Amino acid sequence: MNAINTSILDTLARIVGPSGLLGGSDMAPYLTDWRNLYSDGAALAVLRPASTQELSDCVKACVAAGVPMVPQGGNTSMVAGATPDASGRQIVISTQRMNRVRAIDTMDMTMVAEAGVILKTAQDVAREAGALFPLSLGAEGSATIGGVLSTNAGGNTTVRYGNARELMLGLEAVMPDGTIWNGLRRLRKDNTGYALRHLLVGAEGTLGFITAAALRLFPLPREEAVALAAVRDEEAALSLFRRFRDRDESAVRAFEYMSAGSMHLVLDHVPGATLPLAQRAGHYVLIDLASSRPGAELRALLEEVLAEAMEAGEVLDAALAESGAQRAAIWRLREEHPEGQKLAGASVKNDVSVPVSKVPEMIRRSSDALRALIPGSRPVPFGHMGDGNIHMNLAQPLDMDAKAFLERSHDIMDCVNEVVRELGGSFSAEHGIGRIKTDMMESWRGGAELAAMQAIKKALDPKGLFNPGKVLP
Ligand code: FAD
Ligand code: 2HG
Ligand code: ZN
Repeated sequence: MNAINTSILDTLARIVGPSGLLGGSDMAPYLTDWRNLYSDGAALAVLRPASTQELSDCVKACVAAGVPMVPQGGNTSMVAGATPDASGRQIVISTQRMNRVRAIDTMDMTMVAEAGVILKTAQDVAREAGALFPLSLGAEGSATIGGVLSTNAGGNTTVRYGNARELMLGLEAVMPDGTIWNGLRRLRKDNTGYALRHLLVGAEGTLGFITAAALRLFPLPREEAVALAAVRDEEAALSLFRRFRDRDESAVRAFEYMSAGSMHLVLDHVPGATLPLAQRAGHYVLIDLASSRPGAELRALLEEVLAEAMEAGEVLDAALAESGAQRAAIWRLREEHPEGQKLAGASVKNDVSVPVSKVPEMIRRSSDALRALIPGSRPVPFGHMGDGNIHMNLAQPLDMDAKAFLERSHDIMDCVNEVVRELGGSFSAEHGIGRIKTDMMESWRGGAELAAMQAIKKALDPKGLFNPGKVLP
């Protein structure tokens, strides 16, 4: 290690203390991504500041020494956004020790949480206070408030409550020069020039470091009803969504589509996963209704709409949860989709969105194109149909070498993206750009939009030290 590195590490160690600076093999969990796509990560150190002030002092020291920084929360990014490169020059800054819920107010319906608060903890704290923090996703046991805001995560309840951005009222952040910005305003209306808070949301750590957020809360549901239905095809799934939306839009908390390909990987690979239906089908949907209105009669609504759709030949079979345990078991089948695909071998992810009406066409055309591109490959689409966001993923052919399959990743993504572009969609719906999709930015956002992004980056982070190599090409 050279003298410059030794001196910056000494400075940082003085700021954060011995438990705030990790090196050597202690850094291992911070250096690879959840998907294990990048195992070449290396870092000068992993920093774990315990407060906004400590973080600010660390950032100032890193800027002075020209050391690049990689913000990291739960490291569950699907696009390797939180992992460092192979240079060994970058410092990972983890929010693990900045994990206090600072305040909760059920009159204002707000909660102020530090960036390192785990999403599940935020939900639990809100529930204990008699309110709902509605953001929900499979990684909620590890993902953090800073991470979900920095990726503008969506998840399962976007159809009812919006993305993470819609749940944020104000932010506190350490800007790229180390200045602390306190924008923790808990206001429903605050039109005061450019909305810096919205620039930081979805910036994936490239424009500053979110240290705390003022979040919106909602009333707890009084009634919940969940069903898993086998449906005839993609169009039938969409038609069922419309039936529920037309009957009571405010009751639809989640509407998730799962193809046979993806559901059966869960049933075949995830221990304990069982289908609560008489037989396997070609397509499934999970319907989750919730209401805080007394007497919402959601169970009756669920039965009536499913019966109508059965009569119309759209629904083939359905299982209605009779208890909290059964609701959880049905949800588990959905939540285990990423894990099922991981256990089944190599897969390539395509987190895409199209206008809701185009979802069936997108799934069908992409699946055909993918099968033609790599014979024997298995399209495994699933996801948030109510938001037009499908994970149009592809599992490797059973007889193909995983490495050879992954080498085709960009062909596979291009193949889906071509269909998505024709349908007016986006190549990145909810996971972000991270390290994986930077090369797509020019073709999708090039021109005025990308130029503005680059100008903003240069203005806020002129030395390019915040999460270099992510988001922008
Ligand atoms: P990290 O992975 O640590 O970081 C994500 C990005 O944010 C990185 O670019 C990082 O540099 C940056 N960052 C982290 N913290 C900060 C901070 N405090 N300030 C500035 N930048 C920061 N996403 C969805 O949208 N919907 C889903 O349904 C969904 N399901 C998932 C299911 C599984 C099993 C997994 C593994 C992931 C899933 N994701 C989903 C991916 C999703 O992006 C993350 O789970 C979550 O948003 C990231 O939170 P994190 O704390 O792990 O962030
Ligand atoms: C989900 O919806 C996540 O479960 C992960 O966004 C999607 O594994 C994926 O492709
Ligand atoms: Zn998703």
